Amino acid sequence: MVPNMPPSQPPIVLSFAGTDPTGGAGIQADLLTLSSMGCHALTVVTAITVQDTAGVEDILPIESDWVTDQARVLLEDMPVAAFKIGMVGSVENCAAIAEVVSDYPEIPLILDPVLASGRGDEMATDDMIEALRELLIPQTTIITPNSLEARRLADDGSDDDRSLADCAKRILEMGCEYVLITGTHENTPQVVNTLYGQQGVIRSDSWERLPGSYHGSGCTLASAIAATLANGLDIPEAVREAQEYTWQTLNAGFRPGMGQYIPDRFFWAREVEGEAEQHEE
Ligand code: PXL
Repeated sequence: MVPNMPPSQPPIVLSFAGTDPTGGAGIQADLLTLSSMGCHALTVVTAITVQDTAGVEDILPIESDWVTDQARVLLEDMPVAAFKIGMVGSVENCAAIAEVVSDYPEIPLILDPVLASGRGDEMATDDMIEALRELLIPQTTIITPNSLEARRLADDGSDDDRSLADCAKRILEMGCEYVLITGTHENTPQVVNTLYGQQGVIRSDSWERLPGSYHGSGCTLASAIAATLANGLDIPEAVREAQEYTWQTLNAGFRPGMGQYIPDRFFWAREVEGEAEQHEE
């Protein structure tokens, strides 16, 4: 190493999200995913939830001034390679986050539009969806809705039966650069995730459908994209790698309680029996 070179450090990703005390979704999912993928996570809390692996019982949004202040002091102290936004918690928080990120237009922004949990708990009101459309989507590099969220974001009351390609087109028209629509909730033998850009479909990847119901898969995928972008990959490669990683976390998922499975973001740290001995030889 060159003597005067600064020590290398992990790229820094700033996540705005709600806390999930189960460790399955939210800010905890982001922290685990970003760490597992070699990034350092900065975490700005937007809301506190009360939940277990079976469902969300309550949500307390953090006051928006506190969201702004948490982010501003971090951004003045450290260089950030990517923003990741999950649950915003309130219209005021959506506006506060939009104002902060608008001062950093060169930093890629990954938006996971958290409208409902994987189990169907509502996590956004209609005015929060409108605020996402107007304030955050226009500043977004890549948005990662599941198919249900894509239909809700694209819905203008005119056509209930929109194709996913049409939903993607409408979301792109709101001003983001890329839309990745995930297909877990579609009735297809494999899970098909499709990345759209202004030119149309950029890539479409099919994955073996796993049998469990997972809590935090969307947060994991969006954070994994933030990590691969922060690590310097271009968008199509970043999206491919992030899906590969996420599928592995789901494949290694575990069921710690009586509800959903949780993805194992550190699947690689849990050695399969026999593997350890092989390594020792
Ligand atoms: O999976 C979406 C999600 C995001 N953020 C928080 C959550 C959930 C789902 O329950 O609790 C805080």
